[in-house]
Amino acid sequence: MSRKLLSLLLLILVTSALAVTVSAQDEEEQTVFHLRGTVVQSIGEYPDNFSYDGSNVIALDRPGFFEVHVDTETNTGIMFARFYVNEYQMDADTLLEDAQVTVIFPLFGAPTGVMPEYWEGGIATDVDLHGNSGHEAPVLPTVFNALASWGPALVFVDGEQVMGGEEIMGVPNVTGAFAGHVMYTNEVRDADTGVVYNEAMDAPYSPMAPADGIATDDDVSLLHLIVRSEVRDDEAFPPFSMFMHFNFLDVQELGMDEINPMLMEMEPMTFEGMNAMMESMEMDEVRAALGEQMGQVMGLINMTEEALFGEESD
Ligand SMILES: [Cu+2]
Repeated sequence: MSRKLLSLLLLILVTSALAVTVSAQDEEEQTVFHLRGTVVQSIGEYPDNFSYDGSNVIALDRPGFFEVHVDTETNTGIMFARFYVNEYQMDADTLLEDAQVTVIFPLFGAPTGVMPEYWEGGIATDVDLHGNSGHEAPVLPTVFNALASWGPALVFVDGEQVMGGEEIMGVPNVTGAFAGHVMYTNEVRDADTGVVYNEAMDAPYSPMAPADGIATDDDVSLLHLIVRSEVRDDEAFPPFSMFMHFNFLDVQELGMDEINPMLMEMEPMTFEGMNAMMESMEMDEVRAALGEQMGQVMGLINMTEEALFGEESD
């Protein structure tokens, strides 16, 4: 065999091997996520919701969970969390004491359809956020997100909804939502101390030096749950009058047999659907219909909690 022919053959072999790798990766790209995190930490509270030095990172002593069930291609699905705080300053005037907190993220994206490109329609995959990534404020060092979402979040304390402002994302706030944000990222805090370190790990991270953080990696293990008001408050960091920041560790990917069948039968909410309702129905009818839907979700959350932890704690 001539040397020329041999190298040609080798080239073909190498090229087709690459092609196989690329198409295998394409096929493997995950678009449906079923996740559950169960080890809950509160990350600071009003007026410091990041506690970089770890001093107000608290492992909650009662069991809680955060479940994510989404299709990242259609930007639909649902996420919900249930946990219990002993003492938690939610805003300047509200101290939650011995309270049950439930958060529902019923839909994703923006009602107007106008949103940053990196949101990928409301649920993004494989994206760097924060730090010096150019996406989001540098409130954390750059983190790799296998999954990240933006959209309305409904907050309930002891079963009663805490109402967000009159408007949200530029439209009437029919669901009483706050602004929600979720990330599924690599570890970013020291497991023992809760500190967010700088790159040298000799001082806490500072948003003033957004490039100076620990390196990202694609070993994702942590769900971040963030809810905030649209009303600003310059006394607080980040500068919003209400902000909730919880981390869920020990995240597991759920098999189909671990998912409540009721959840798979639920019709996902969309902004298109909600906008159509608002055009064809009276506002209080819309509120009643959405309230009924959220009641069903609350039932599902109660069932999930009971299945996971036995009797509901109170
Ligand atoms: Cu984020």
